[in-house]
Amino acid sequence: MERTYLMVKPDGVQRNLIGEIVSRFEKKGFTLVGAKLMTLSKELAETHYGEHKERPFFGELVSFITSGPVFAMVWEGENVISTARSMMGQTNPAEAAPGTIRGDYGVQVSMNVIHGSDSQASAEREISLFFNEQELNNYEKEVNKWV
Ligand code: DGI
Repeated sequence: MERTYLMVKPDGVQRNLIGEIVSRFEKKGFTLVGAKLMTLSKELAETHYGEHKERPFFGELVSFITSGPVFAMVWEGENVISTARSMMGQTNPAEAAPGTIRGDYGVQVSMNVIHGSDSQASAEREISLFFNEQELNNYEKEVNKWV
């Protein structure tokens, strides 16, 4: 079954949006397989956002993502990677559709509430960056036969 890495960013934690965000993915029908509140080290943040290291906003991005705890999660379900991206909305909350997480709760691109893996390869990379195998739960939910 497909898995993705999702993370409520420090702005989402500060604004009490963890419950709301978890609830959206639960109600959609996805399965939470791992979660923890953690503060990213500079090294972990730089590795996670490595593809952006030449971008002008890289320093700001790393300092923002390490500025307070994030809520790191692994979610499972059919097409969860692309569906979670649709539920998050466009990167820039100003362009994100109402009804999406960024469209409903974000204002500026630098504080856009949530991160989600954008491909199978990034999902695998990010899950192993943030979680070890013992932190991920393999289980079935009865309700999944109705999802
Ligand atoms: O996968 P996404 O988070 O939707 O977007 P991304 O991988 O292109 O960018 C990673 C994060 O970097 C994004 O969530 C917010 C930040 N970012 C992207 N473009 C800009 C930016 N931050 C600033 N300040 N300015 C930008 O142009």
